[in-house]
Amino acid sequence: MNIQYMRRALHLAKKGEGYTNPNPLVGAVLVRNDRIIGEGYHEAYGANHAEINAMLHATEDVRGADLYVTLEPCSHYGKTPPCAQAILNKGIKRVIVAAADPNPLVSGSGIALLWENGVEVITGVLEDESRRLNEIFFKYITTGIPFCILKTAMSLDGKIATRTGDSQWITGESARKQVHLLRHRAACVMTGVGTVLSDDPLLTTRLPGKKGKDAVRVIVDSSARIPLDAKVLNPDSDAPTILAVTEKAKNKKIEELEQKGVKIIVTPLTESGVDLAFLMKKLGEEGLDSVLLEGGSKLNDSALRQGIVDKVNFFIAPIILGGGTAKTAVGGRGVDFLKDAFPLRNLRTKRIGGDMMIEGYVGTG
Ligand code: AOF
Ligand code: ZN
Repeated sequence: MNIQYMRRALHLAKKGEGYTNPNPLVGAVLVRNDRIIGEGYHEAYGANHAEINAMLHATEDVRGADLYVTLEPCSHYGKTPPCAQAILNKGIKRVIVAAADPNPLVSGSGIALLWENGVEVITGVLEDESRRLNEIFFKYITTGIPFCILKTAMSLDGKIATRTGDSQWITGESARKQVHLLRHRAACVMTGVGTVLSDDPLLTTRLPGKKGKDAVRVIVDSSARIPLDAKVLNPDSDAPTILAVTEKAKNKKIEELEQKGVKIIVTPLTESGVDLAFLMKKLGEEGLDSVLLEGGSKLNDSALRQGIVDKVNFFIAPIILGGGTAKTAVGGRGVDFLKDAFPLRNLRTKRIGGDMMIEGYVGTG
């Protein structure tokens, strides 16, 4: 067993980012005599699983080879027949797995099928890396609730705009490119009507060289104040727009929006407007496995306090803006006491161009 082949399989899996949701990112490498004889990854939702692609691309007979795969081979008939059976049929001798499949349809039965039929199985090789790569899938397949990443771009002193509302751009070009990559990976990008009114964003994905995949745009707008000519309602994109409203929205406005092809989700009314936990559940029911939250000060606070945020990505520019009334990354009501603060774990920091990015997971885990 050579861990380098699992690294290669993880690298291949990443190539599917943005195209496989709500299915996982999976890579597979076939090895014989310390030589790669086949590689594959899950390229798009509904397409061949990674293991099958590795076998299809093999340059020689795979009988007796080792298979490195980042997720337990499946054992169920879904959009494709079970990979564990295909592995048996092809006479593969040994299977090295990074992480067990959390999908209740599989979870352990793929590995069991291989064992029972005389295939040696090694598990847990680069498991943490594989689970992190598939953090969206691991949450969504077990809960039905989308994985939510709160992204914000702020000055070193935590402001997302100056006192006068000037906000474009706080971070540099590299950081902004990174945001488009986050949009490409996510099933939805969510913002509040406040941001639509002040910035009129497109919220589409624009990556250098390639188009990237547009995410479904979700606008949180409890009383449907969004102007009918807002760019998010009239963009040059095939991805739909969803407006999350409450009973405060006027029927006439809802009809006008529906005529423009906007999908409306009505949630219960909470003290901060839209019930975000309810909304997340509804988005999950639509098959949407992830949300990139690009909210303003108030929506970020509501999202954290309503417990929908799994991970944060704070881009921090090396500038100081000051101003007691300048908006901060998380405003709204906040918490009353330090003991109520949202703790972050598994922190990582990255240098992105001239900016810093701090990533962390919400909760004590
Ligand atoms: C993938 N790609 O490479 C592997 C998957 O609906 P299906 O038939 O495509 O099955 C999806 C399930 O198959 C998925 O939830 C996961 O449990 C398992 N493995 N899925 O899309 C792959 N290996
Ligand atoms: Zn499979």
